Order: sequence, then C-alpha cells, then structure tokens
Amino acid sequence: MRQLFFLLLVGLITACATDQSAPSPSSSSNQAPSIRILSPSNGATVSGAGTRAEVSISDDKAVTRLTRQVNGGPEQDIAIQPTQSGNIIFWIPLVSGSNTAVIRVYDAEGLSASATLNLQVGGSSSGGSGGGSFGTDYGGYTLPSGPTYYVSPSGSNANDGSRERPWATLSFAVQKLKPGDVLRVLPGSYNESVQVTASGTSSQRITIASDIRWGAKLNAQGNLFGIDVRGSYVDIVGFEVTNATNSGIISWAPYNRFLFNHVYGIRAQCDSNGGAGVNMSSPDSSDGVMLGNLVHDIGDLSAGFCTRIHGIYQGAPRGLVQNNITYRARGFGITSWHAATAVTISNNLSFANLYGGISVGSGDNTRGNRAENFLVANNIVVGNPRGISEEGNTGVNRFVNNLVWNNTTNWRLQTSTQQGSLSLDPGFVNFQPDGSGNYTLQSSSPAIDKGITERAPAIDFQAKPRLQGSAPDLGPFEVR
Ligand SMILES: [Ca+2]
Ligand SMILES: [Ca+2]
Repeated sequence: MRQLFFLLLVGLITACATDQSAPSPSSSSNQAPSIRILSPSNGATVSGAGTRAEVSISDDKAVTRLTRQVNGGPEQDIAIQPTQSGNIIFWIPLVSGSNTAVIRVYDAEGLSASATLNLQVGGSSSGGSGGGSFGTDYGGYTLPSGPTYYVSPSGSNANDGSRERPWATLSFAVQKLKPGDVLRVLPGSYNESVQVTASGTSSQRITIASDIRWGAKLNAQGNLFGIDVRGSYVDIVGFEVTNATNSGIISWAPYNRFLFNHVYGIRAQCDSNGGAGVNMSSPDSSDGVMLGNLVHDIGDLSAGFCTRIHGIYQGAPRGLVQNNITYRARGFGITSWHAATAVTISNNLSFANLYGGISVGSGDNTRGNRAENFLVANNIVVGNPRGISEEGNTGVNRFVNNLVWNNTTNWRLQTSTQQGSLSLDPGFVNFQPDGSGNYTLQSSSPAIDKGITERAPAIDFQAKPRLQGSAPDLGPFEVR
C-alpha cells in the first residue's frame, strides 16, 4: 500500500512537470535531435577516395556530437561546436564499389538520430572532386558550425544573407560578421578587393570560406590587395585570388589563418613595397597560420629576380607555414624577414622560383628580433638558384629532414647546421617546372616516411590525415 502510494505520488509529480509549458529540466521534455542529408544524394556515384558531404542538423537544445560510420567500421567523431541548428560539411572516406555511410547526431542527453547514405564509387581513384593534379577538395577539413551567412554572384546586398537569399558582394558581407560567424561564399566570379576589419576571438573565430575549394574566384581588379585582413582571429579559406598589385591575401594583425587558397598572377612591383602571394610580413601579424595554399606566378617574371617579391612571406613571430606549394615567384618561394622569429616552416614544396626556395632571415632588427629558433622540416625544395638559405641577421635555427634537389646551391646556412637532409630526386609523379605537373610522390619515392613528427600538421595539402605509415612524408602530399 505504501509502495502504491509512492508510485502514485511520483506519477503525479511527473504529470505536473510535464504539464508546465515553460522549458523544464525534466527528461520527458527533451526531444531527439534530427538530421537531414543535403549532399550527396542517396545512391549517387562519386569518384575518388571519398566525398564531401553536407548535413542539416538540429535539436530542441543543442546537437553536441556528430559521427560517421562507414561500411560497418568504427563510429568516428566529426568535430563540431554544439549548435541548436546548422549545416555541417565533412568528408566521408569511401572504397571502390558499394559503400554505406551512417551519419548520426546526438544531444547532450544522449538522444540520437541517424541518416544513411548508399554511395557507389566508380571511375578514377585519383584526385577528388574538381580534378587537376593539385586536388581541389577540402578533404577532412570542416567548416565551423556557427551562425552562417551566404554570398553569391547572383545574390543581392538587399537580401538577408541566408542560403535562400544570399548577399552579392564579399565587401558588403564581411561588414556584417561577428565573432563565431561563418561566411560561405558560393562559386562564381567576384570582381572586388575585400577589406576585413572585424575580429573574432580565440574561441569564436570568424570564418570566410569559398564554399567549394577555389570555386569563389576573386579578381582584385588591379587594386593593391585581394583580401586585406585588418582584424584578428579570422580564417580565409579556399579562395582563388588574382590580379592584385601588391599581395593576394595579407594580414596586419595576429592570429589569422590563411588556408587552402590558390593565389596567382600578383603583379607586385620590385620597389620598397614589394609584395607577395600570401603575405604575413607585417610585424603585427604574429601567431598566424599559412597552410595548404597554392601560390605561383608572383611578380613580372620576365623582369628577372627581385628579393622583395615572394610567394609566401612571414614577417612576424611564431607563425606556421605548412603544406604549401609555391613556384615561380620573383624572389623566394617562402621567406621570412622583419620581426620573424620562432617560425615553423614544414611540409612545403617550393620550386622554380627566381631567387630561392626557402629563406630564413631578418635584416632590419624590427622589434629587436632576429631570425632564430625556427624549425624548418619535411620540406621539398627543387630547382631554385638557392635551395634553403639563411639571410641577414640570423641565430640558431633547426633545419631537419628536408629534401633539396637540383638547386644551383642546395644549402646556404650561416649560423645553423642542418640534419637528416636528402639530396635525391624526390620522385614526383610528373615534375614540370611551370606548374603543369603532378607533384604527388610515386610509391617508390625516397621522400615517403622520411619526415619528423615534431610540429607536423595533422593534415596534408588535401586535408587528408598527415600521420600515415611510420612517419610523415616530405612535402605537401601524404602518400601513405
Ligand atoms: Ca534534445
Ligand atoms: Ca607516411
């Protein structure tokens, strides 16, 4: 009798709690999250080693976890920020033939929902979407899941920036951004020079991304800069940038990241301003990241070398310069100067530049810094007058496990020594000095598994996992 009364009491309390219309902590008011697959379509045939996928997710409180399970394998987490609703882009690795991928969402209470994709992989297994020997997908890189806005050449700046009603110009859209926001720029041509003055925070970065890698094509129309970042904690992702007269993408403040961009045809002048494809030469642009960029044809090559015009330019402390491909710059493919110190330069490919491949240096004593405590590792440097050099005012730097080949002078160090370098043909699939080749490594390449893991990036140029096999491979592409 006492037990029955207790059960009735519990029932009454539960009923009361359920009756309340205001949000309640009771578990009975918690609803399961939902998931809808936006792309690819179920049953689609794709080529390559996987596909980019996009899902729409929501929950009454917040989705806290997203996973993928491919072909009955382990359930793998896809990194997301908790969100009540949003669209998430991620990578699904696939094998030849039939594949089944189960995508599952969870809320904080452990309720879940799933959606299943059946995908067929046929045709060529090389490249990925977009083709070309450089690879043009984001691999495992996923956009953050913050408030998201859209730009499209067919949009209007009178719109609200939603997916259905996108804005028309980047210059307008970037003025709307607040910390944590994501701006997705849809494929097409944008004829403008963009200045970004907004800043994110360390936990709420601002992301400005071409929706498809190199799909948003920005022509700077002969202005100094293509994308000119004055704020901090801003990510510039996946743009094609050309026709600027100083720099393609430039940072003037700390903690910015330039990822997966393609910058070429920058008509910098050989004067005291110089220029670069991807430029963090400002002493204030410390703690930056330049990763996975393709940078070439920087400066008027017919005028010969110029030591003020570079592919990638680091001028501030503690930057990361990783996984980039740079060729045909009038100066160095990758250089440092001004206040650069303690910079990491690793897993890059630099070839056919008019002055040198990679240089570590400073010369004007900016901020009292000199070029020391650099780590230069796992790079491939081919076919430049100077391979890897120290220039100007340098201290002790570490040059570890780099491959230098067929440079007029492979090494020109002043105050440091190098360890573990290779001077061998790297064994590219097809080396061409004009950029038309395929710079992935043949399976017989001596550069496979020859890198060090210290400060190695987690991903490669195509955002595939970097740590494969017994060690990282040299250069931007991880083969196995
Ligand atoms: Ca829920
Ligand atoms: Ca490896």
